[in-house]
Amino acid sequence: MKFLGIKLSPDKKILLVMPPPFWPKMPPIGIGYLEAFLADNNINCGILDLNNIFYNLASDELKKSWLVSCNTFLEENIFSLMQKNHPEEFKSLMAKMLRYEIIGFSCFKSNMHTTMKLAKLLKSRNKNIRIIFGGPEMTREYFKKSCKIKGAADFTVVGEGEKPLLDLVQPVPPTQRDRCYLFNEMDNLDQPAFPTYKGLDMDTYPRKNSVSILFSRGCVRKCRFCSERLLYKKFRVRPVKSVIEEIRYHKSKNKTGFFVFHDSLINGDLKKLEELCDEIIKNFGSINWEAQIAVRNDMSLELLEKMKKSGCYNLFVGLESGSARTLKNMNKGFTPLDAVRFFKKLNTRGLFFGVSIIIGYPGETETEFRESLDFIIKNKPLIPKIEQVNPFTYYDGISAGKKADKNAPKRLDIFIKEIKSHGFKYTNAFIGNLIEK
Ligand code: B12
Ligand code: SF4
Repeated sequence: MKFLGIKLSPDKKILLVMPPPFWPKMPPIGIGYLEAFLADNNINCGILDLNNIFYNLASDELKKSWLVSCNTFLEENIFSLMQKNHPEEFKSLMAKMLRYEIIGFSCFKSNMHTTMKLAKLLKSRNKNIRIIFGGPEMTREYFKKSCKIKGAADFTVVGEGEKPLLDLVQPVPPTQRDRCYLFNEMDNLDQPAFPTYKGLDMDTYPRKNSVSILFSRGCVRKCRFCSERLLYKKFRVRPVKSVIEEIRYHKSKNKTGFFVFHDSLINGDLKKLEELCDEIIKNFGSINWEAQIAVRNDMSLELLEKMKKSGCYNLFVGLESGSARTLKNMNKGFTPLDAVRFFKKLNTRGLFFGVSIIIGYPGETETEFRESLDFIIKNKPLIPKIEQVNPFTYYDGISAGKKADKNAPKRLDIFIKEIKSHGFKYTNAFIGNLIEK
């Protein structure tokens, strides 16, 4: 059989790699999905989580800095640290990669420096090796139109990876294909098999009894500041049956006790969410699960009760502001009053949650900032936790203005002081964590 125009042996000649640094706590769900999808189409592929390997080899101090978001120093230096601190492991992992004919890298902003260096090194050792870049950083590159990756990869995949990757490994000469796949999505999520992380040792991940899981892809809203909605064109939900099968698999195979939904929002389709809760209750009684959720007026108390009963222990609410005008400018799709009603409902059903806040959204006036802060303070009895606070950051492709209000840093300080003095619960690591370090 020929893949990408090269003669391949039928077994394991494609390797999917997660370079460091990346969030290390659970197995990488993106390449997990791709591995499962290829296996379902009778294509064997390997999976190599370099991030996990070097995280586990790192000193305690380095491990801590791995968890810091937007850690530019680590991003730029991890490659040389790997070579310097662990030369034997580095050499043997390079040798392992060189046994494959196609290497697919999962690219995030955080691991792009390492990815580029690895790709160049692999090419310098074997000019016939085919390199594919996929992952969210390729979407960012696409919107930035900067083409920083030019020359380092043979193929790039922007957006969902399943269909393009399968296409790339069909026996058709590469000249007949595009070098770049753009948003080539599956029509629905009936097809993809769920990740089983066959080649990975689940016990080597810090959150040992937890697994990431997806119910849907995409989003039903169009918030102007959001770069996440650019990742997928269509909003799609998986069949509930398949999610239940996945939960059952991880419970029995890996003794998984915590399921972390990675959806942009768990409540994009309320009917399906209700069906999911019903089926969890029917099949398992309750599991521990957490998710991100959007403020919606049309969620019934009955549904919220089912969420609680099925084991929901934490929700992340994208509130972003308490000012009516700012929310409208952001196109959030709800008002502060809607948010209050929503919080009350979550509280009456015993659902724990935290809210995220953006400071200095383009055009945010001093009055609007104060309205937002006052809203938070006034509604303290309804808000169990401030989950994340960050100044507005521009991403190419979004439809908000480019610059945060010039007073954003000052307002961030005021906001933090106020939530501390009012005794809000919050996680220090998520305050200002999107500011480049
Ligand atoms: C859950 C989540 C988190 C969780 C868990 C992280 C994790 N393990 O993924 C937490 C809360 C920890 C987190 C933190 C952060 N996150 Co986050 N997070 C997400 C979220 C919502 C879901 C990730 C996910 O599971 N997706 C589902 C899987 C299936 O998708 P995927 O990995 O992208 O893979 C698909 C494609 O990309 C492609 N693909 C991937 N790899 C490859 C490889 C090849 C060869 C091919 C062909 C295709 C391909 O195919 C896959 C299947 O279709 C995404 C947004 C989103 N909706 O995806 C943001 C996202 C990944 N996060 C993002 C960011 C910026 C962060 C933070 C830096 C800051 C923050 N607070 O948001 C920190 C970083 C933490 C750290 N220390 O590294 C950005 C990354 C942008 C970028 N260009 O790198 C995203 C994309 C959101 C956004 N703004 O656009 N995050
Ligand atoms: S609801 Fe969340 S994911 Fe959807 S567009 Fe708004 S901010 Fe983005």
